[in-house]
Amino acid sequence: MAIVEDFNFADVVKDALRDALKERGHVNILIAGRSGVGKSTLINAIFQGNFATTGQGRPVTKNTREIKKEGVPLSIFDTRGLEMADFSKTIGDVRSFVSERSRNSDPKQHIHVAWVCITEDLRRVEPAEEELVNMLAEHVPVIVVITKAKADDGFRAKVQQILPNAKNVIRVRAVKDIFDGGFTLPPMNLRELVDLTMQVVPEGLKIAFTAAQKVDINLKKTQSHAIVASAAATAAGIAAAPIPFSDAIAIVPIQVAMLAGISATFGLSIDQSFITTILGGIVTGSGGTLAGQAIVSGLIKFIPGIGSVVGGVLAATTAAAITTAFGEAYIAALEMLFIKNSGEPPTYEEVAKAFSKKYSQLAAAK
Ligand SMILES: Nc1nc2c(ncn2[C@@H]2O[C@H](COP(=O)(O)OP(=O)(O)OP(=O)(O)O)[C@@H](O)[C@H]2O)c(=O)[nH]1
Ligand SMILES: [Mg+2]
Repeated sequence: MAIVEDFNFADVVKDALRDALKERGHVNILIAGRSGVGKSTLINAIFQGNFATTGQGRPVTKNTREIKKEGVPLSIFDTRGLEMADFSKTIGDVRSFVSERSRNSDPKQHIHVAWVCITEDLRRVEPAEEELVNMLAEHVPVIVVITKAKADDGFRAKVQQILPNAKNVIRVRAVKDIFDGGFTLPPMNLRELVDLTMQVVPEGLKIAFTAAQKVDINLKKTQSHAIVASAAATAAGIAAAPIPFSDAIAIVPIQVAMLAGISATFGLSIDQSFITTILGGIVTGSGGTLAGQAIVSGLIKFIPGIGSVVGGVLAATTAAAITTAFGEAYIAALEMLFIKNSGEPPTYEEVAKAFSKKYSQLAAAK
């Protein structure tokens, strides 16, 4: 019979974090287009943390930089030099990079999707851009992004016709446009670009892409609901044994893993102290911190329904209900905070407070 003292909370958290991060993976996106078309602006509008401005850039070829940021499961390969007279050299450079990557036996090294940006201002597709799209499409799904969209006037259809190898062509406005006289146009189609990209990202990397992007919070929610459903089923399976009351502790690792999985899916940069902080918040009800063992005993006492457990047995339905309530409260808290923060991740303390509040509201409503 498991007792609280035998339970190594730190190990449980460590395993949960390792699994969640492994499950999430890391996605590689190549973005190409002439200088000034709005590549960096687009990256910052779509991904967490002002990615293009504050991320660490490292040259991987003469014309391509890899931009990464601690805690974000994304590499952007930013390609420049397309407008120069020697663009054929640039394309050759990008071609050998992408094809080498796609031949790598480790799929983590592959480029998973390419965005080729063409600005609507110029209303033309250069031979260089045509060659680039055709070359990239041999290796990766290509989405053509018409940037700085203001007035289509048949341009999108023309691009589609010139670039039939592109999976899709989408018009995007990354930032608000302000015209003389104060007329403005809000950003456009950012979520649509994310959704189109989601369709072509490899199955195992959809969580990474979901986590890194900041414009579609619903994607984060939908995938988190699936994590909760699967955790609830696992908890029910364990409890179906049926486990004695004091073994209710057996479902704690499932809940910790579930919280780590949801955190990873929302794109929070998670570590051991993060999990300890948010669970401590639940137990103290105030966002305060607690040591591992105190958290475990606190969670057990706090679990609603435990008091009504008949005959000292935690029923499968109770275990599933507890796990669901926990997970859904966490999703609701994160959704609220991410929306408030325009898609950017909140701090540990904000998460701990909001989670604890949502959870007590849910527990009280039962
Ligand atoms: N109005 C408007 N301006 C935009 C939009 N996207 C980008 N810009 C502006 O276009 C200019 C160039 O944008 P960048 O994002 O730096 O372009 P880039 O493709 O990264 O350029 P390089 O790094 O030189 O290759 C900036 O002044 C942006 O503010 C948009 O959707 N609407
Ligand atoms: Mg740039």
